Amino acid sequence: MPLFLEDYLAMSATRDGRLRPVAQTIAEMAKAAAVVQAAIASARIPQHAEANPDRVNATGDAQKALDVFADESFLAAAKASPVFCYGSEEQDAPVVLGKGSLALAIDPLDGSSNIDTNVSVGTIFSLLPALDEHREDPVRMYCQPGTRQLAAGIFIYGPQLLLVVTLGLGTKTFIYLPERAGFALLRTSASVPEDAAEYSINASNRRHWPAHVRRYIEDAEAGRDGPRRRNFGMRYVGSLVAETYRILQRGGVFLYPSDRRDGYGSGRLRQVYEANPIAFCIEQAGGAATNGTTRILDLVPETLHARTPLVFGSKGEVETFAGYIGKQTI
Ligand code: P6P
Repeated sequence: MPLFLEDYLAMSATRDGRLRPVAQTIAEMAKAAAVVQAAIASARIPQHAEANPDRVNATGDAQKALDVFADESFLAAAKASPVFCYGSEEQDAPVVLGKGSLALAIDPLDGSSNIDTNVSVGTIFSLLPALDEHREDPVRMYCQPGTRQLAAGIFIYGPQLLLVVTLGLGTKTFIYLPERAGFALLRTSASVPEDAAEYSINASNRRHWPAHVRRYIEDAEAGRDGPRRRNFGMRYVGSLVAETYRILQRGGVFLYPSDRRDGYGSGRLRQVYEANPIAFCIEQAGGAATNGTTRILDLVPETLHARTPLVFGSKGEVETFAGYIGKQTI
């Protein structure tokens, strides 16, 4: 008899009462995820429809009908949970729900541009404590370092509906069983291999990269003929949840560095509802996540929609990459 998500959540809340609101919220979100998966699988919403052709979300991405549907589904889950405010990529400002002890940060449907090609997409979420001193200014709730997260996870909508989740007690993977209408434990403790045999980066951006990134990738491409003395594979899906799950399964390193386009500063990916939750799950599975040099979870976001460079995966490889920063580049 597999362990089901609700049992795992109940056991965690019994062991640590502070996790009770977290457990309730994840249980509600799991129901929403099953609804979103069904909408994607049945194409019940015109997947190619733009919710509003002129609408881009808070971070500049074109908003599709499924983005809006997913956002509405998880907002409804938040309203049924002890969540004080709901900070979403699809909403300019946090939605104040007025009760509860949690601040939920979420990318309701990350990678939605891939849906047209039937590539796995997902929901990325982070649960933070709702700080009393910020109840009048809820956006400040999201300016906490990632180390303050109480829980984080990703729902992956693909050949399987999966939930990768951490409550700070390791990273676990659950699989949705339609016949049981619930999530069953698939992997009790994900563990990222220390060394990477694959790297993942959008190589079309090569001309924009800083020298140390080019040097790191060129050395990996040189394989056993180069300074790394071993061959690497390269994988790039263009869907952050798919990259994350692959790395949890078999190791590797994912890189989305800052580059000339952002003045070698902010990077592209979102700090609060992408990098932080992924970093929490990866660290709890023995991996590492940095902005290239600094641990992601130690960084303090400046706002809900802040961006950050992101390098995560096998700890040894993340450390090797950091060693390239500052190396003399010829
Ligand atoms: P690029 C999807 O839009 C996303 O936010 C992540 O899921 C993905 O890793 C990244 O953008 C891909 O970005 O610039 O390579 O298309």
